Amino acid sequence: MKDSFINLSSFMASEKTKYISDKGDFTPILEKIAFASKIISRQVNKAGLVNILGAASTHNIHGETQQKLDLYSNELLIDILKSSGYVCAMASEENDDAIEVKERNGGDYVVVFDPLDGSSNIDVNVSIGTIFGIYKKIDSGDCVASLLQQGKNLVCAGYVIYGSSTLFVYSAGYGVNGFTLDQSLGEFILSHKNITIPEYGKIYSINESNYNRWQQGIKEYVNFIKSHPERQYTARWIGSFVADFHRNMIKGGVFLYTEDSKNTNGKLRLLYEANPMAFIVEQANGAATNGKERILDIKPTGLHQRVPLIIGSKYEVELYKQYREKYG
Ligand code: P6P
Repeated sequence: MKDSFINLSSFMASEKTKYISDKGDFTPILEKIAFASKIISRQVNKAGLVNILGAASTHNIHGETQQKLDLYSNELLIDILKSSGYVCAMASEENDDAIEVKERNGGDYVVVFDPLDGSSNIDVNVSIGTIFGIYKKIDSGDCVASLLQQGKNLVCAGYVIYGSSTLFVYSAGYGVNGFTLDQSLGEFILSHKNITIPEYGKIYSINESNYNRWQQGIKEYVNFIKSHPERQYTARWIGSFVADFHRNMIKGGVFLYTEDSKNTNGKLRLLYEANPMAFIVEQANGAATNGKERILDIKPTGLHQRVPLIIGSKYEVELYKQYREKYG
């Protein structure tokens, strides 16, 4: 069948035969997340027209002003996943504590997500996104504890980017595939088959306003990249992780949110930002590190812990580790 006629549901149905024996069937969870993303996409596309734009009067655990669309997306995902019967606990960027599902004695999976990453860009029409990861519940049955597994235990991870089109990208451990929302059909159609990130890129994404707070090795790395002997790199910083990450996935390059003297663990969160994207990038032949170790090997100690994140093409990520280690 031509790719233009393969929708997300049929793709997942055929792919799950590869893993169902050891991972079980989590496709209903993916279907639910895809459904929620269609609704979020609709709201994002009309955010300027309804009273959903702008900041709500609340803040999340990180002290960040919660945009109304943040709250809407968060509550939508929680409600839809709660009613799925497959999920027994969730962790969201927007909720201080874990969400345990008591209804229908939960299910065999736990889900971590950032419902609307980059939401400070909503009011200025910059692409934003949803990031998610799915784990099997630990056999001991403690659902909330199952949220703190290492990223390498993920059975599935993905993101949705609400940009010039709405794109659903995910991996169940057998490569990375992207599906574009055909608004007229209300279907995600296979559009990016077997995404593989180039071995090296010509793009580096870092907020250079933090330069003066960086450790010396980070400064030397960025300066080397800017004057690379073999190729001219260009700087791109959208300020929306999903958008910067996706562009680098397609074109090659590296995204960095490192530690600095003010943010000693960087800014991005391990559970629902770094881990899902690290799972995806490794499936696409890329790499992700905190500067010292593989992101997916880090044992989480808290739902909202931050981690330095260097992620993208193998060449730029591995090179960073050499510079970062120079100064301990
Ligand atoms: P800065 C958005 O708030 C976010 O968490 C990521 O999406 C984005 O990459 C980063 O923060 C931008 O941070 O410090 O440049 O505003």
